[in-house]
Amino acid sequence: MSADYVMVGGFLGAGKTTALLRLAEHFTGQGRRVGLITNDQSQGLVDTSIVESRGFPVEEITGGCFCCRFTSLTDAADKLTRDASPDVFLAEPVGSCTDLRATVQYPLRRLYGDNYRVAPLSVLVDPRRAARILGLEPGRTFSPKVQYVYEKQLEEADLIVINKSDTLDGPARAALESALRARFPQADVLTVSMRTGDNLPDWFTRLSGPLADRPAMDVDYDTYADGEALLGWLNATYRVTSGAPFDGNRLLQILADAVQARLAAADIEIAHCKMTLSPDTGNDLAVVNLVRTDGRTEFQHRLADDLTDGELIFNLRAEGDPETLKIAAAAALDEATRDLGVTAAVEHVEHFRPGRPEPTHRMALP
Ligand SMILES: Nc1nc2c(ncn2[C@@H]2O[C@H](COP(=O)(O)OP(=O)(O)OP(=O)(O)O)[C@@H](O)[C@H]2O)c(=O)[nH]1
Ligand SMILES: [Mg+2]
Repeated sequence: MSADYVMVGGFLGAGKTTALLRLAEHFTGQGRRVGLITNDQSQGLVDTSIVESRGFPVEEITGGCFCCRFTSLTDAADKLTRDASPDVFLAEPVGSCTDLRATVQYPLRRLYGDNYRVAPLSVLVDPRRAARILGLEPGRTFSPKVQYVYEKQLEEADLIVINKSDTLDGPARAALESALRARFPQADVLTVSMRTGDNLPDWFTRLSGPLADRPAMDVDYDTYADGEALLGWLNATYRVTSGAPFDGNRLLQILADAVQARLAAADIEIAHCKMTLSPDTGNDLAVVNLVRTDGRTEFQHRLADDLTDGELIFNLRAEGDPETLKIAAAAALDEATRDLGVTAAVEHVEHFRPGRPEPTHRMALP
């Protein structure tokens, strides 16, 4: 029996994890069994903790992207099959990754075609980020090699899914749709909101179509590698404790504000800063995101009660030196914990630039 394999790409912060949860609800509602696969350059993932908190079976592939760890991808699918026998796999590649058609989708289809029906490639777009990159509106953006990666993601899409329609007015939506259609004519462009559900049935319907059979795009791997390596990565996990109950939401807000202020002062563009705080008791989880240096911190979920002990996961991806990110995060955490009389002990911290992508397979033809 073959399972559907749905991959949702798109740049950091576009809404991929939110989209995976929407898809998981959709397929589960149809009586199907889902298995989710998250992916990152290193461990300690906010995304995995969010997906787990929603009760869906998940495997995470860490230490490199799907394309460079292709075998881990099929191993993860096998493990999910043993544990939950999904008939739909939902996979989120790393947001700085491109060339997924040639390095993941075509190899999956050619090598494992009996096991998987590979769905069209969706690439999600944050409208504000895209409008700046396409020159439709002014504002901070990334340097040219990072933009190269961004544009390559769109160039290989079957479906360009403009997300966050709830943040767009009619003219901005129309301008972005028409600019993306003109620039990336190979793709169908549609606009949705993973948050409100706007237009999602249209996306779900299109996912049941075939993966387009066309030669994969050309990619200059030197520029791609340079672009990825301009992005600094910080994954940290802290144990937070206090003698008295404290407001975890406030801790996250102070921490996010302090990181944002420090990176703005260093002229570093944030791609995605995300945090979760999970109290040791109960099932609650606070989730906080910031997707631009001049953006607004958003709580996806707030804790209902104060806590005394918990785990804080902090993931930051920004165009800047990883050492600067680490120092900024440590100083911000110091500020936040001092303010609330909380102690934070490091359980895990990694900061680095992603290495050169070296795909396991590259099949330019379907
Ligand atoms: N307003 C609005 N925000 C959204 C929507 N979908 C996602 N977001 C927010 O966008 C931010 C990033 O969402 P994620 O789903 O974590 O994005 P991602 O693409 O998985 O990010 P990475 O894994 O870091 O690449 C979060 O604050 C989400 O709540 C939407 O439809 N509308
Ligand atoms: Mg994600």
